[in-house]
Amino acid sequence: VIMSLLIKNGTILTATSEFTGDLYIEGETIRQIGSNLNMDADRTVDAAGKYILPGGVDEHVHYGSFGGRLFETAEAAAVGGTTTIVDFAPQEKDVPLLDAIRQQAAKAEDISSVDFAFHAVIMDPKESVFEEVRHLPEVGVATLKLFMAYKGTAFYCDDEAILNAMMNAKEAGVTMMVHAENADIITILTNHYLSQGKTAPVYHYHARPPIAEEEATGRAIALAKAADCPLFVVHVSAKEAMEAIRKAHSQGWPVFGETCTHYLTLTTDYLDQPGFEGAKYICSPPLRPQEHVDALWQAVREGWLTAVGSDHCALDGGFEGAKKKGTNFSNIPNGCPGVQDRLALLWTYGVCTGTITRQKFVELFATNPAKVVGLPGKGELRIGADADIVIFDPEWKGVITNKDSLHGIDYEPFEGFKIQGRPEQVYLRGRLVAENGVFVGERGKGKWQKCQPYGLCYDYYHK
Ligand code: DUC
Ligand code: ZN
Ligand code: ZN
Ligand code: ZN
Repeated sequence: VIMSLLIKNGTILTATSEFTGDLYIEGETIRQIGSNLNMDADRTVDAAGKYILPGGVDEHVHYGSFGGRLFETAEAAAVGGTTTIVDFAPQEKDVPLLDAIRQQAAKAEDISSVDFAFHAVIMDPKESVFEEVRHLPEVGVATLKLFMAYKGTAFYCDDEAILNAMMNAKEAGVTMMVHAENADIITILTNHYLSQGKTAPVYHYHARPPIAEEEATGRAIALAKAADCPLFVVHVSAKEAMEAIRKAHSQGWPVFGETCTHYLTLTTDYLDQPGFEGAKYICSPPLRPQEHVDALWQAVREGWLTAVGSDHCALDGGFEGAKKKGTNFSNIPNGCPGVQDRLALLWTYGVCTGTITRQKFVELFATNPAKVVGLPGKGELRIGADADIVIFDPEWKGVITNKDSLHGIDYEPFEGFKIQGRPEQVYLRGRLVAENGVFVGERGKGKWQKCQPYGLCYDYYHK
């Protein structure tokens, strides 16, 4: 039986408009949007005084990748109003790129409680792998991340590898993503600080200065221009890197960027705390001083950066685990959880402060991420789209605390942050999965979403 649902009298938010109205859902799909809909539904929900917005699309999470906890904690996304997560599929040496994606998907199937999709990651740069890039859309992947940082590890790609990947990516409509930090600057400065006995977490910041990000971002843009390939720079944290993207973009190059929740809300001061506390805030690129935070807010408001992901990485073992592994800043595992808090932080510190409009919020939180990765059925309240819906109570007030977090580790980087508003109900393809901060769905009902090539970064280019 196909169940139907009528959501009435809410304020419907999209990336371009807002109006009081009703949504009618049949099975997994939005069937009607309008005022005074009179369908005879199995269930009716009164959303008066509430906002209705598309379920979030977080284009940057780590569950099965880079030491993040596995997909059993994806419920954190659901309660935070995110119904689609996009993870990475790092390739082991000699494993074909396409197999790496199937292996990663197998970790999520029947376990993830929200829908999921993947970016490819090259970790074995060689001719056969570059050629495989053209086949990524056949397995539902239309984005590819390469690492300019981490020389001496399997992640690292030199300029030749990046250019090779780009030449193939553009033929297949695969969007290139880069982790843009200059590897040599980081290695040399890391060794410099360690040799002086400067081991505290704050040296993670000093060893990865803005210039390391600015240089690599500029180089990635140069390579993208040489290859004539669209580029999406992930986790932009430095003002100067953002400005390089803005400049290329405003000149008409298909160059785009993402920033992340923590770069909009936390500063280097969090790394610079007594003892080991700063280790909770070690992520790469590092947290930056306030002037960068201000510049990033301006960039998302003006459209110079296109999406806001969480870079959610709830490292297995959490803070206690980091204490055991981390004898100095350079060997503390990198990553912070955040998938559950992305909506709340963007709303409270973006919309409620008047920094961004509600429309811009929807665009950054759901609509643009879906377009960048190539998921046309996601991120929008539109007839025919998946019924991924958040009924949002803007009056609720609270505080972020690890007690309420479902990410499954022992700390919360946004502990104590005041929050305005919360998802009252979250629907994944027409099914209620979260209510007032509690997961009420069934584990494992998330489905693998196959991405389509020629996403936003190409679209824009060909207009
Ligand atoms: N890049 C990420 O996107 N996440 C974790 C670590 C990193 O280098
Ligand atoms: Zn081929
Ligand atoms: Zn990265
Ligand atoms: Zn990441």
